[in-house]
Amino acid sequence: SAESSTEKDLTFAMIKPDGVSGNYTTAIKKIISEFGFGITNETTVQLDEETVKDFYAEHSSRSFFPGLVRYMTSGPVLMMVLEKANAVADWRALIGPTDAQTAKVTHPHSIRAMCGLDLQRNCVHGSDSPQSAVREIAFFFEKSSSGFLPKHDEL
Ligand code: RTP
Ligand code: MG
Repeated sequence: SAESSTEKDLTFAMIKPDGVSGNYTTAIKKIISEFGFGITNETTVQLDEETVKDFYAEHSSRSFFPGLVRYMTSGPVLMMVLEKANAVADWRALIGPTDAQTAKVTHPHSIRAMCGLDLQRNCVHGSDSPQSAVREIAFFFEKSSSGFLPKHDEL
């Protein structure tokens, strides 16, 4: 409906270690702003193994899981709560497919095409459904009277 299309939705976004160390933060934030997302909250943290294992628990039986945990703990990440109508699907569309090499061919204007390296090191995360967005925001932020507060130590 017209009402739901103007409603502001939230999604969870992360600039992964390769994105932060590759100095893509400013470029990614510029895209976030240009596409009409507000950044409700942001925090830079160094994730530990237990946190990554819990965050990506759905992938725990996959062969790539140990590599994913090593990758996601290899340096600081920037976590953001993004706000916009249709935020979840629009952010997923903006970041492009999981494999950054595929993204460079099929979605050359996507964020992963711009700054990702391969299937693992794809520089950004986005919640894959509204349900995931609720879980992931609550995983990293707690609600307070003044908005969301990060649950993990900020760098
Ligand atoms: P994300 O959750 O980080 O936004 O990525 P995604 O939805 O596009 O992909 P997903 O299937 O949820 O995978 C999570 C992350 O695991 C790494 N990965 N490695 N075969 C592999 O080596 C492989 N597949 C996935 C990527 O870092 C991916 O983003
Ligand atoms: Mg995913």
